[in-house]
Amino acid sequence: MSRSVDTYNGWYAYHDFRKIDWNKWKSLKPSHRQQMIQELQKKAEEYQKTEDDNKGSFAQYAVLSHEADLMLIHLRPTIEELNEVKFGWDKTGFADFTTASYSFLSVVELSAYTIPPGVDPLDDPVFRARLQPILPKTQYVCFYPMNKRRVGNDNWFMLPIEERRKMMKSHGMIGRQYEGKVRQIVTGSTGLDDWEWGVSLFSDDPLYFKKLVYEMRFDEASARFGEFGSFYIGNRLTMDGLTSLLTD
Ligand code: 76R
Repeated sequence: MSRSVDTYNGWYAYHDFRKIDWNKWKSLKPSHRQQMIQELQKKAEEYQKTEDDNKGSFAQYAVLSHEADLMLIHLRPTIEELNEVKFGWDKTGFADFTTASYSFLSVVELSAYTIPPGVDPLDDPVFRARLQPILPKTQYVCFYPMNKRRVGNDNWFMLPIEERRKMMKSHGMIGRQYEGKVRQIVTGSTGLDDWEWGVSLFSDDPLYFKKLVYEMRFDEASARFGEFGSFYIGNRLTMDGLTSLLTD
């Protein structure tokens, strides 16, 4: 008989993808644009304060692919707070020059596959801290949503837990080879969004995303069961970076 694995859930995550209407934006007077950039700066400072108070986290990125220009990632303890953040940003003057091209709601998730029986992981402060992560300040992020397949004999959710555990162990072993090169935050989204998980990978070298994801494609958990949505690569924007992107 198949049964679910215990999952531990932390902060909620909102990945917000925006397209900029460059025509409209460029038609503004520089002083007007400057004013709106300052307003964005204030927002970023607000988010930084929340992060400093350990009540959430924030990072913003430039996106290269045509689907978006900006990726904003917000983590907060509750969905209400994410709502406030979203509408707060939407009320800025700059937001009028953007449209949301994609979004993803999920919650930071750690599963108990590799935790020995009888151990309460919540006793471990390191484990607890991983549920409320500060977004790594790496230069690049790679985000994609994914499912575990449910087709015929390849139905992840019908497999006995021991079989899934074995596969997740092998998955984790591959992942651990990238320690120090790639940080990952897996967020669960079953019942929250259209996919079952969001994968956010952080690195200072985008080639590690390619290497890690490629290597995992040969591992059973991904090779047989992984189904993937669109991949988004973000290049981290400091406030200065965002300012020059919007003015130069
Ligand atoms: O401590 C441990 O052993 C943790 C083991 C571990 C689990 C349980 C782990 C480690 N992951 C787990 C769960 Mn992962 N992960 C992905 C992807 O592109 C692909 O093929 C898959 C996307 C990547 C790149 C990745 C990276 N992981 C999960 C789950 C939930 C599955 C479930 O519950 O059924 C998903 C969807 C998922 C997907 N994983 C690691 C990594 C890396 C780099 C590691 C090792 C580093 C670490 O432990 O933080």
